[in-house]
Order: sequence, then C-alpha cells, then structure tokens
Amino acid sequence: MNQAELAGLTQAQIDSYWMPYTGNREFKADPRIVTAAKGKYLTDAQGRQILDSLSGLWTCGAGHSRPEIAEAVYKQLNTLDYAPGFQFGHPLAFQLAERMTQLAPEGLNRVCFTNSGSEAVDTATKIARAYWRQCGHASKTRIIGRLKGYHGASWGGISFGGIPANRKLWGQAMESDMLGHTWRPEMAFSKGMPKTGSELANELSDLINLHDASNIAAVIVEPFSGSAGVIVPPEGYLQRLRQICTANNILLIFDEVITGLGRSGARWGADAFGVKPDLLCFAKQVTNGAVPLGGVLLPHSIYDAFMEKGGAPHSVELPHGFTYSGHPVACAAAMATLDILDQEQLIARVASMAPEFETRIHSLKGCKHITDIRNFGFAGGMTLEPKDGDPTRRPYEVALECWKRGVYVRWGGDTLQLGLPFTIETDEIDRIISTIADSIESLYGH
Ligand code: PXG
Ligand code: PLP
Repeated sequence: MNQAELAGLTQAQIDSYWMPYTGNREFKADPRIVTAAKGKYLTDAQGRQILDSLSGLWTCGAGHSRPEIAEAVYKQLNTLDYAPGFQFGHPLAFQLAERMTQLAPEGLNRVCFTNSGSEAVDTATKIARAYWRQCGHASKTRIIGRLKGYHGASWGGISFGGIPANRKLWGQAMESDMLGHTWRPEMAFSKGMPKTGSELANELSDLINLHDASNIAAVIVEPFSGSAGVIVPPEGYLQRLRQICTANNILLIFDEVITGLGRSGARWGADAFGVKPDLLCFAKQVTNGAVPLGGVLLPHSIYDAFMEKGGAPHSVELPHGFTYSGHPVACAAAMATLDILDQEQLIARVASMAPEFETRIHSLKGCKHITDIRNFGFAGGMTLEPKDGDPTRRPYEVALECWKRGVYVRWGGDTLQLGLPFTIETDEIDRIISTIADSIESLYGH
C-alpha cells in the first residue's frame, strides 16, 4: 500500500487536489503523507517518526503542535471566533500590534496584519508606492528586487521576485527591475557572510541611473535569500544598499518572512546584519506556523503621511486590507508563540548553537557532488551538481533518499535547504548531516 492508501485516502481525493509548488504527477505516483507532528518530528502514514530539518516550511521553530498555542487558539475560538476587521476592532489585534512594534527594530512602530508572506509583500509595496504619491511624487512606482529573491506567489512577488521558474508562465505584472544576486564562485563554502563583495550593492546605483530615482518607489530584498538556498550577503553589502536608498529617497523593504523572529540568531535579520529597513515584512514563525498570519512593520512617518492626506475623517486613508487581517484566532496564536520564544529564550539558543551548526554543515565539504555550502543562524543551503544536464534532479533524488531514511530535507532548484528547529540537539544535527552524506553516497557512490 502506498502512503495515501495507508492514510485512508481514495484515488479521487488524491486526484482532486492541485497541490501548491509540487510536482503533482511525481507526488501522486508515490504520495508522501504527513499525518501528525510533535516537537521536531513528523509522523508519516506508515507511522514512521521523521526528523523535520526545515521546521515545517521555515515556520515551526518552536516545535510542532505546541499545547500552549493549541490552548490559546481553542480559548479564542470559544470567546471570539471572528470580528469584522474593517471599521470595527477587537482587543487582541491592538495588543499584538503594540507587542510587534516593541519587538521591531527601533522606529518601526506601526504594523499592518495580513494572512501570509505574499500578502505582506503586496501590502508593503502597495504602501511604498502610495506613500510617494501622498508625498507628491506619483512617478515613484517601480520596485527593485534581486535575482534569486523570493517574495511570494502574488502578482507583486512574481514581478520583482528573482526565481526564473516562478515567473516564466506569467510575464511581468508590475513595473520592476532586478539587482544581480550576491553569489560569486569565489564565495563558495564561505562560513556565514562572505568577506568580499560589498561592492555588488553598487549595482543599485546603475539601476538608479537607468530608471532615475524619481521613478523608483522601493528596493525589496531578503536579508539573506531563503528559498534560493540560503544565499548570505557579503559583509557591508546591506549597509551599502541602505546608504544608496537613503541618498536617493528610495524606501528599503526587508522581506523577513524567513529571516524574522529567530531564524537568523537574532529577532530580525535587520538586527543580525545591523541594517534598518524602512518597512519590514514578516509571517511564518510569528505564529509558529499554527495559524496563517503575516504583516508589515513601518515607521509612524509613513502612517502619518496617509493620515494627513486622508480627507474627511470618516474616509479610508489606505483602501487596502483582507477579510482576515488581524484575525482573532491568528492573533491568539501569535501571542502564544511570542510567549514561548521569550520564555524558552529560543532566539538566544539559535545564536548560541549556530556555530555548531556551521561546523557540522561545512563538514559536508568534499562530499561528492556538493559544489557549495552556505549558512547563517539556523539556516543552511547547499548546491548540488547537475545530473544529465538537469540542475534540479540531484537535490530531488537526495532529499527523497533522506525522507526514506527518516529525515525531511527540503529541495528546491539546484539546492538542499535546512531550517533547523530552534530546539534541536547536537546529535540531531549530526543525524541530519550524516543522513545527507549517506544518501549521496548510496545514490552515487564515493
Ligand atoms: N517572502 C519570503 C522571503 C518567503 O520566504 C514569502 C515571501 C511568501 O510567503 P507565503 O506565506 O505567502 O508563502 C516567502 C515564503 C522554501 C519555501 O522551502 C519558502 C517559502 C514558502 C514555501 C517554501 O524555501 N517562503
Ligand atoms: N473575492 C471576492 C468576491 C470577495 O468578496 C473578497 C472579499 O470580500 C475577496 C475576493 C478577497 O478575499 P480576502 O479579503 O479574504 O482576501
């Protein structure tokens, strides 16, 4: 029996679901079904315990199925399941808003809530464009992204996102342009931040020369790129981007959907890299993945610009929002998650164990077919050699072999990616690393 049958699923059920970002034909030929999860382990339909090396999809750093979150969600569902978020409010949304601004990099003291990272990115870039219009600079519309950047699956995210496979079916929906990515062959096997390459940020000056700052609203980057396989910026690169944005009146947006709330060994990538953005997008870890929630942090100066131009007091200053913006159940999950991160000092734990992770992931250097290894905080990526001319084949084969051996490893493009649970122990890191090495050896020999 395959895992779908073991889970009691019919073929019609399997056929009905068009799965997201999945090779549906390959998956449905031999389904991988997760039926439960606790702590750092997933349970599959065969009842196997599988070590989760990506914390879900970079979401569940505090471990799966946390009772504190379940209780908060249950209580909230029984108290206030939903409240209209337009024109009415409920207490938790305001309480979470203040808490997020207290946790934010200094000066980011207003917040919008969304339901996902994609919506956070759309919200941040819509605010950036509208802000310039409010300030009398309506031509500042273009958004500058970066090659290999991932900013979600919405029209915005695919327009200024830099992962080719996510764009080619749709073409360009929004005016945008791209910085080059920050990886160079000489950076291969860098531990943490590459030492050289800060001058790559000067490409922004070239794009400003091309389009003129009067036509550019914002630059959006991930502090380190996650989905592209953990590409860490060179020392000084983000500082230089910041300088160029400031000098040219261009807003800098950090997309911290992966880097935020602990993954980078600090609360934010902005803190870890010592660079403050104008707007900051978050999602994923804020609710430990239990309930969808995202958002955008920004300074009151941007908020105030809309209030000043808002017209009659009852009119809407920003015609934007989602039915579920600030959903009470999601807010309850976020509050419980922030309590856990705080009480268990999980972010400090990531910071203190990151050097161990660095040593261990780099011990794979020399392993056949691994052409690069990168790491920052509790995020790691490695690039594998193409197979028969196909760069995506080997990561898929290796990750499936790891799954068979009881470790869930994420594959994407020509990379494998690790996003360790914040609660991981050293022997579990060892197990992940040795499973990858053994999988490569069993598939392709020494
Ligand atoms: N921005 C960034 C930086 C992200 O990583 C999004 C936006 C979109 O968020 P939503 O919630 O709309 O999916 C993301 C999401 C992976 C992987 O394995 C990464 C994401 C999602 C799924 C898998 O790299 N990132
Ligand atoms: N489509 C229709 C017909 C709607 O009425 C709405 C919301 O009211 C939406 C889309 C947007 O949904 P959401 O607010 O959940 O993003």
